[in-house]
Amino acid sequence: MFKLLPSLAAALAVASMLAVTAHANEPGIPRSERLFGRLDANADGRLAIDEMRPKAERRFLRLDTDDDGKVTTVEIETWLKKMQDRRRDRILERMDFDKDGAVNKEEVDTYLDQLFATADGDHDGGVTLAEAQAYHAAKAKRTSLKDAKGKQEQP
Ligand SMILES: [Ca+2]
Ligand SMILES: [Ca+2]
Ligand SMILES: [Ca+2]
Repeated sequence: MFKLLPSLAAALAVASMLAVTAHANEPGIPRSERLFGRLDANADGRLAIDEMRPKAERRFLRLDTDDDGKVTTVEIETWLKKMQDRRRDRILERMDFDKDGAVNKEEVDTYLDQLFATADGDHDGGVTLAEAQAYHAAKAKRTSLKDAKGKQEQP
């Protein structure tokens, strides 16, 4: 199971580099300006614990699927498994072009070509740091939109 073919290992390495970091449900200090801004309700540039607490609580207690007020080991495992399945599906969805349930070297190359073309904003055959940053900014925006949608769909 963990003995990956070199091509699959490469695919996974690429995918993990590019994958949207799965949002951890456990409470944390915001990493990006965007997340910070979202929590800093009165926009005074400081997060008060009361600004963090409601969202952090809600987010984590979403794992309490049987609603007994406790997030158990099993509930955490169920959630992790769900994240893992989603990640697997996302990798296959993006990279398994012929939908045979496997990603070969050609598919990695095709994916990389697409990725590169998207990032190379001025199509001059090279990705500058500015182009790379623009690419990630655009992706972060798409992800946050998708997140917002996903949240509404959650019970
Ligand atoms: Ca529970
Ligand atoms: Ca395939
Ligand atoms: Ca360029």
